[in-house]
Amino acid sequence: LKRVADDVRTIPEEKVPWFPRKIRDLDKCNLLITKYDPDMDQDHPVSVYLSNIARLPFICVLMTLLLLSFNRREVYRTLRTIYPDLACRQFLGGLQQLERECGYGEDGIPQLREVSAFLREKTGFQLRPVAGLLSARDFLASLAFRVFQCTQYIRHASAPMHSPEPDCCHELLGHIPMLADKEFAQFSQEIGLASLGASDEDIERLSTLYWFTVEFGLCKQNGTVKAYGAGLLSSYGELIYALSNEPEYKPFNPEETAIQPYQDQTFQPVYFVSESFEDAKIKMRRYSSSIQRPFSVRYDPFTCSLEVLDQP
Ligand code: HBI
Ligand code: FE
Repeated sequence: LKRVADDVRTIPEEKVPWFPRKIRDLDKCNLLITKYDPDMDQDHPVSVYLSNIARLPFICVLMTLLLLSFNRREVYRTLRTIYPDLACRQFLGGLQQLERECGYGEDGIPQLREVSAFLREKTGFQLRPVAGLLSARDFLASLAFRVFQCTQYIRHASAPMHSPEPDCCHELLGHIPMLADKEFAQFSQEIGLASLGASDEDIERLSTLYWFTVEFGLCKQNGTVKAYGAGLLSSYGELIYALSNEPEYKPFNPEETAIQPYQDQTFQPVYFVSESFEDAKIKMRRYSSSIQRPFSVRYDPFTCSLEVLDQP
């Protein structure tokens, strides 16, 4: 094996998209996708609100602020009652620890710094604040370094049960408890590692895999199906729907899952069920190793950087 110099141009012939080599390079992984620009989307709850705020009496603005804290309570309380039946055991374990150690509960939004310190102790994952939806390439690349780019704003009070962009309810309730699990953390990092320098087509397929696992994944536990996807665990409506008799289930199989069309406007038409985390990890590894790249990467946890190696 020959070690390749730091410059990607030394990788012969092929055009490899730039990718971060060390954790500091994540400063450059900041391409935001303004899918829901409030100036463009007149129906977005925030733009409806903003277009009226000037005309609202002061008391209404105060009421909205009050509602915001009320809705945060509502979101937590309603979801918390259904977790024991519907969430996987790794999620329940993580959430309990967060309630004990990080002030998770109805009464407040924990600080990003605190939650990040908690995760570092559990799995080495850390949080990094981000202003919105990132490009899939930049978002996945950060996972390779066990960095989770985390939004901090909260969904608008007019739509407490749905947010078109990821918000802190989604991150804190959906993602963080799962990232406290060692095996799941490994699974997430490996998707990230597979994405580095991949073609646009491969990024699209890895995004789809991320969508149907990390966001909307189901898995078998003790003979029943449980949720582990963050999009489910942060949505009361879809969590109940996904575990009802209504939707179609398919066994998780990366080749098939990677090309399943998806959308983020309504509930998913199909969910993929893993036999176990272990099984999902093995299948995902097999899939990732089939992605063609003119080099391979190895993560060095001591320096939080990548070793890039020529393919033999
Ligand atoms: N950006 N901030 C942020 N949060 C996400 O969860 C996220 C993202 N960009 C893309 C993405 N998720 C996924 O849908 C995949 O495309 C990787
Ligand atoms: Fe998410």
